[in-house]
Amino acid sequence: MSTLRKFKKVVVAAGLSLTTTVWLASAVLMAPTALAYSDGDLLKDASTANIYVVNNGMKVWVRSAAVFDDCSYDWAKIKTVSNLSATPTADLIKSASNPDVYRLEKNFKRKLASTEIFTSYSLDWNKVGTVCQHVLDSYSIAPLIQQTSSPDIYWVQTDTLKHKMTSWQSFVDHGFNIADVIGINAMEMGSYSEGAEIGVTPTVTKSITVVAPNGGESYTAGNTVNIKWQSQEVSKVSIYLNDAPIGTAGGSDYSIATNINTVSDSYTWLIPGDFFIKNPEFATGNNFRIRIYNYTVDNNTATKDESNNNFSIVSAPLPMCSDSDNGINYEVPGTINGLSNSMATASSESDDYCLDQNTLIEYSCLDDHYQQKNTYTCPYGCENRACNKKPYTSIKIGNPGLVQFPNSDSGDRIARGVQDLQAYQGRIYVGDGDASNNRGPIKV
Ligand SMILES: [Ca+2]
Ligand SMILES: [Ca+2]
Ligand SMILES: [Ca+2]
Repeated sequence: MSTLRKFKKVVVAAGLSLTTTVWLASAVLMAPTALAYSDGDLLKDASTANIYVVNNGMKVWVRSAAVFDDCSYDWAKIKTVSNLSATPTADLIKSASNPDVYRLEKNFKRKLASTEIFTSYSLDWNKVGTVCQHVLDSYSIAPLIQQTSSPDIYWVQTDTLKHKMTSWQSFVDHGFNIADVIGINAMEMGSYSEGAEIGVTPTVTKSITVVAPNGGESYTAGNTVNIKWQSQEVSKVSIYLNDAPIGTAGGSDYSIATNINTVSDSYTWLIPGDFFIKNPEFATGNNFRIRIYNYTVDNNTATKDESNNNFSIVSAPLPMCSDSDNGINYEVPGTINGLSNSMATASSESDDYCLDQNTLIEYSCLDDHYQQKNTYTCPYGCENRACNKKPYTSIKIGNPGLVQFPNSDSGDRIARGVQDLQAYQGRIYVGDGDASNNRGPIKV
């Protein structure tokens, strides 16, 4: 079978230089009518905004701005025209550097492997457009070919290799589109070598099965749940906690995790200690199931599963409150350890303190778990996180011989003269106490 390369050799042997395209040589021989546009003209269709490059009197679509740039076309040279349909569209193209001719059909290209094939379709050598290599590359190879009068459809892997689809089901399984099938003649069909047949793809079913918790388990907020599942043909999942009654679809969904890889098919969830405080729509108890969905960017959640039965989650027990000064005790600086508010799940410490020189903030426990504080006006001032004690305002200094003063020992029963009284920091001191026993001053 002769090839286009051979054809080119023949033309070169006839004296044409390599830089002159063989197709243009043919065009000259065919004496075409005068062209409306010149080679390289860049035309923009006024109605579609598509841009075309002109060659050999025909237009070829430049399929993207990137292709336009890759070909080093000049944006400033684009002419917008309104009657582009008058300019024929090339359905045979080649690049300047390669003699291979491609036929364009359904916006795909396919290489015509020989001059015989070209001729078998009664194609016109004069109707080949020479285009920038990037324009040629921007067309995909026609993926599907079928010989007229044959039921067999082939997938075209490369310019020279085809694979027979063994059945309609295999065609469907591979997602091919019947609209893309291009009918070709026996000669062209025979020019491809034949690779392995394309069979039916084994049916793969996506599935997710929740393994744990699957019903009957008990958890406490603040603890972890080891969520496990099995999956097939699912790469990522989203995990929810749901409280719909068994056998129903609704309920509230709490998002535990999303976009989780199924590599380990497990996820450890720490139930927040304040779960029921922050999510009041959920009641504690045996109300819960795990739902796992196939995670897809388009939210296709058709593949899913949930725990077969309910499991239980209950609130964490509240920590107990303690108070170092045992409740409301204004004259002792205390420290409390308890929940600071109803949203708190962990105890915190607070010290009694003086708000100003007369006002005490006194902490005490409420309902065994919570901190509460009183604001108290100290009658004798607030110092060192507590109220000052009531100062002495009077003192009896009577006949010391009749009282045990200050201790109940016999030595102190001796009368003593009071020679001095001194007040110091709210207290009165008796000077010159017990001269005979060398005691004093004695604090009263
Ligand atoms: Ca299940
Ligand atoms: Ca207290
Ligand atoms: Ca106190």
